[in-house]
Amino acid sequence: MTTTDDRPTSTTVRAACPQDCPDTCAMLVTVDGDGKATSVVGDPDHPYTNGGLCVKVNNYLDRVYDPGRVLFPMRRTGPKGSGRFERITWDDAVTEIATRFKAIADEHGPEAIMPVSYLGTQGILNGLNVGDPFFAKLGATVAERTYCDSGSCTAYAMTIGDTAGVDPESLVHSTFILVWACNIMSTNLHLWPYIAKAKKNGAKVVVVDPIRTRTAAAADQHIAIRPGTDGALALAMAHVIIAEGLTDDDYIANHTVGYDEFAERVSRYTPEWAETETGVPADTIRTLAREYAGAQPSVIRIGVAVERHAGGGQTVRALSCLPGLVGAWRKPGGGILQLPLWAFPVNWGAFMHPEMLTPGTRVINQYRLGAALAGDLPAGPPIKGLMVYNSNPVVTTPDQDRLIKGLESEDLFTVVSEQFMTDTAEYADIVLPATTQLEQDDIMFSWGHLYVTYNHQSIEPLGEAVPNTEMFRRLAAAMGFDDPVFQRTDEEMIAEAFDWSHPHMEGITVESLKEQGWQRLNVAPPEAYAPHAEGNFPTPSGKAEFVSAAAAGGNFVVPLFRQGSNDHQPGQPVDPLPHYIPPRESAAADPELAARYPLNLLTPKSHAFLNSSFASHEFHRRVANEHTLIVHPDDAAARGITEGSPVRVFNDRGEFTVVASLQDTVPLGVVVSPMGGWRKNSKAGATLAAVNPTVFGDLGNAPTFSDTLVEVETA
Ligand SMILES: Nc1nc2c(c(=O)[nH]1)N[C@H]1C(S)=C(S)[C@@H](COP(=O)(O)OP(=O)(O)OC[C@H]3O[C@@H](n4cnc5c(=O)[nH]c(N)nc54)[C@H](O)[C@@H]3O)O[C@H]1N2
Ligand SMILES: Nc1nc2c(c(=O)[nH]1)N[C@H]1C(S)=C(S)[C@@H](COP(=O)(O)OP(=O)(O)OC[C@H]3O[C@@H](n4cnc5c(=O)[nH]c(N)nc54)[C@H](O)[C@@H]3O)O[C@H]1N2
Ligand SMILES: [Mo]
Repeated sequence: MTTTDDRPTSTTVRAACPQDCPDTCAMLVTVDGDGKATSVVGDPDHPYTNGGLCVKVNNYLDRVYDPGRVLFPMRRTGPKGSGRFERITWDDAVTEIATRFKAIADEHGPEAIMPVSYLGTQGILNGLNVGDPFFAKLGATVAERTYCDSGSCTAYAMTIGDTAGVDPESLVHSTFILVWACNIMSTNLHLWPYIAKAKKNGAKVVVVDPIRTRTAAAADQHIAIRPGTDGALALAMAHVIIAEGLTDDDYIANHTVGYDEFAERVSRYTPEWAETETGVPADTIRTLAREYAGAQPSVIRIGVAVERHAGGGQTVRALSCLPGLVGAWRKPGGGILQLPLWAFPVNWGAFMHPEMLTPGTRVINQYRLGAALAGDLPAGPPIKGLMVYNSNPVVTTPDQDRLIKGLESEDLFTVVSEQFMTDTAEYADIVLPATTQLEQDDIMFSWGHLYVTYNHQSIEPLGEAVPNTEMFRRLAAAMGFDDPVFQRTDEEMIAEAFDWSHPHMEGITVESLKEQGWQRLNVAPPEAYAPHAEGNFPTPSGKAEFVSAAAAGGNFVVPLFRQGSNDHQPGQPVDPLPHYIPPRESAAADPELAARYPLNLLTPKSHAFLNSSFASHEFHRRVANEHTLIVHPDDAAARGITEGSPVRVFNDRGEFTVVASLQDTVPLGVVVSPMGGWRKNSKAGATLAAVNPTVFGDLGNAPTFSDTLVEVETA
């Protein structure tokens, strides 16, 4: 397009949304002749993106060009947390970091340094593993990153292996769609049109969620389950299916193992028993089981919240058994949809470099960062150096009070790489400026569809911001690390991103991706995608395992969630049959605690934030309605709480103050505060992370954010 005769033309660049979201949208960026991006839209040709982004990313340019961007390296000048910084050069910044890291390693050993990172960007280059070789070479403490789906992935893999299982696009062929703890309308928006189409074709959509979410309101049926009791419902469904002979006996005989033991196990989980656990009437459970089994292909879409209680792992085990029981895998649109990520032959080794790790290096789970900074450590030296990138742990990690105290210590040297002055960055000694997705190249997998997406850099970096890859090249040089891995260019990394010889990559090359922007993996099309129609599960037996051989081998963390590790770190053996574990913080498990703290706090994702990202933007904060607590009107009345009044939410671990919103979308006994809002934007400082527990769930070191009892009073 030519604007005027004497001005250069504008161009359209193919890009990919970087956010930690299943949708990984293909984007088109328009850049004017002066090199300024003027629009970012969803690619209309991409089947899944279908021309639309979402409320978070629609105005992505406001984020890129936000005057609040961190654009230069900075050194702290005021007390920690004061937010007072001075601009310094990149040379000074990396020299100071290298000097301090070396001094800490000399005095305390390198394990006194710990990285903290997650998925600020999902790019294979700049995302999860970008710092792994650097910290492995340094000998730093290994950070285990099990914030999200680690428990779920462990349980799923124990049962049916690391398979994509279901193509989300094939949901148009489903006749019964069971959405379990997933708020699709907010967190997986681009899946909804496929569900809507199935619904139009006559499919029934049922949502299992304590809250009447946007998604639940759009379904045919909403089952408002008591939080953390999903395992009881899933096991009771299996009970009914078996007791009433609704099983697919041929599928069970040929493609599953352990049916007899499983049938014997679930015989104890009657619908009447499940009713007392879940609050869901026994008849509703029976009808659900009959409809789920009878309508084939049926599919279960599970969200991350399933894992977030003491027994979340076993819940996912039970849910992963159901499709095998009814033969749902036989047809496209049948099975269980967790993360189709496993279909992507990402060359993780080229980014993690597990061989660079010194065996026996200390491992600390990031979920326990507050404890680690307080000196409550498994072994080894105190933490004296911290480097945070792609993450905002002050908001996203529990034990907030101890975490802040740790970050305030003058004894701790903290580096934060960020796009924005987050609650975490404010505690840094050195802040490094990070580019946004428009300012860097990257290549993306997806955990919500089956397309590889290429992200072309569309504009020059603003200020002195650099991609994470470049930051680690500079830090490695300053540390004197000269292994070839630290010299790789982004171009060379892109060439290593996938196992290009894998059958799923047939017809896909770096060149074709650069040109087309995105390509579907070389797998069956949605209308024929049924990889387990004939079994072929990637489990030890090759079958769906009601009795799990992997469980008998011990609890483990999927390697992806543990920096550099390539072993399954076997732990305590796990009961190889699915079973019910009630929430830790509940009247059933701990009546004394429940008497003092009778309300179950849930902290789901905000509609307009991406975890804590976008919480710096006025527009997103308004849409997100941040720092609120949704309370049932009767629970509110019992406590003299009125609409819009400030309330104090507390338990033995801590407290935070938010504004009450009275809604009957939440059941009695449950309160909801969507996550993501920043401390600095909340009146009382602390946020909901102050009351969440740091105890793991039963599998994969999963967090148990939802296993949280609180009391609420007017502030
Ligand atoms: N808008 C938006 N989208 C996002 C994100 C975001 O922050 N905002 N974050 C992204 C990330 S990192 C992730 S992991 C995904 C997660 O996306 P989802 O899997 O949808 O995760 P949540 O919003 O945490 O929880 C989903 C639903 O589970 C319900 N729930 C809570 N506890 C229970 C329970 O015990 N049982 C049942 N049955 N339901 C329960 C909640 O009420 C909520 O409606 O979303 C991604 N997409
Ligand atoms: N209470 C409660 N806590 C939760 C959850 C919950 O449901 N309830 N959910 C958990 C889940 S599922 C997840 S995934 C975690 C997410 O936890 P985090 O990964 O900490 O998520 P964000 O808050 O999005 O922080 C990402 C940060 O990376 C920055 N960033 C973005 N791109 C780049 C880049 O290219 N380079 C650098 N250096 N920085 C960049 C962003 O500005 C942002 O501040 O939170 C967990 N915490
Ligand atoms: Mo997540």
